[in-house]
Amino acid sequence: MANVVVVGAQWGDEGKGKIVDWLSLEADIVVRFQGGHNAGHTLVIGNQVYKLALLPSGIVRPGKLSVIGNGVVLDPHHLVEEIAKLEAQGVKISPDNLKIAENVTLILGLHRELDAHRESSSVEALKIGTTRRGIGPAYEDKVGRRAIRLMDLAEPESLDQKIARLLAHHDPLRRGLGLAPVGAQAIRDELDSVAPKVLPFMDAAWERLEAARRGGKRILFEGAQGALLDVDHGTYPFVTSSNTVAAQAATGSGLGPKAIGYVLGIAKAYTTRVGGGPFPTELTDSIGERIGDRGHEFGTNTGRRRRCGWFDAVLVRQTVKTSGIDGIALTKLDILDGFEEIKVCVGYWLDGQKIDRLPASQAAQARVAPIYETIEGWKGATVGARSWAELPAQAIKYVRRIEELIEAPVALLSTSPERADTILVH
Ligand code: 2SA
Ligand code: MG
Repeated sequence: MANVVVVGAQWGDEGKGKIVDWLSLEADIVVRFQGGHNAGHTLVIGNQVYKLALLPSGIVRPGKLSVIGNGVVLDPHHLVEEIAKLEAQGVKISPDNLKIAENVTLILGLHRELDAHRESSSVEALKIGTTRRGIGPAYEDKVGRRAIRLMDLAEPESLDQKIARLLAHHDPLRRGLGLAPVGAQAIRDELDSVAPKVLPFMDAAWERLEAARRGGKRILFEGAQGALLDVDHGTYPFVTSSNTVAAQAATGSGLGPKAIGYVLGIAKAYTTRVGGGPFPTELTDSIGERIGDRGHEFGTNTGRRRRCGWFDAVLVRQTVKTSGIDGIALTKLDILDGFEEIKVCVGYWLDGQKIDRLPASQAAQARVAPIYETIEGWKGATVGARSWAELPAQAIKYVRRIEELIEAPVALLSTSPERADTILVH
């Protein structure tokens, strides 16, 4: 097995957790390379259900090394909580099986507060529908060169200076928003209290990963969110604040691009999105409701109901290109069981013109209207199918048509949350 990057090919929640878990059996190391605890991966192993938001999925499997790469934004309080929760479920977590890049950016209380404040603002334009975890504000500070990074906790003598630099930005910002000042001492206390709990995991992760790679260890890069939430290539400004495309696996872990062997995109057989922003194939009628109910489309993290719609081949084709996807794992095909007919978006109308990609402009994205191809549904069930031969002919036709439209093969087909209910297509 080559080093595989798993990325969401839509707007997140494509069912990456199951696929990552499946692939992690073959991997030695599992790496998170972007995002933070705005991810939500549910792993079902035997009769245990593990909910992970920040830790790499490899953490629940003995003998695997889990790495939180430099591209992640790390809330140290959340880390401590997530570790405690998993330990209560019997998972063993120590510096032997968890390493955190020393140059990872920290999410602090003031980031969470700022995120929540913007989301509850009366100014509509400020609202993105974020997870309110402080992800965006933490990345802003990273790029603004004033973030506190994990290694800073190991240098207490210069920490106050770094806090002063951070507050030189945040104090006037907070004053303008009517938020009370945080106070340097409060941040110092916050960091001093959490430092002994997180510093034992600190590591020169890039170096360890490069040595492991040279030594023939297999690395699985675990993406969070989806390529359409990428800060460059997604539906800006309705995106998350990190690069979610596959190339970030290299930057966000400190490896060169050649460390990536295979890019697996995960796509649902239909489309969902949480939060605001354009969604050309969204169904606000009873069909959308039916998909949402059958698919249990509620956020694992925030419990929000997800918006649902038909499969948008234009978007996934675009994602195949921006992430260099080699193959797709198509999930939740069974949710479409029993539909009379199924639609697939094959292009858009924009101001009377046919186009075959999502325009970059926010205004144009809001104006595109989907062009549908209608495919006859299937009567039988695909749920739990474990081989191609168990699928109704029409379901196979649907999958084949998707492959043509997105210009990438469907390499895996997932027909239920159970790990065994996965069909290797090629
Ligand atoms: P934020 O909190 O700044 O990242 O929010 C910005 C936008 O990004 C959306 N967002 C998400 N959308 C879907 N799934 C997300 N996480 C998955 C989960 C994890 C996954 O299951 O919760 O599949 O990897 C996620 N995280 C952020 C958010 O709704 C805003 O639109
Ligand atoms: Mg999810």
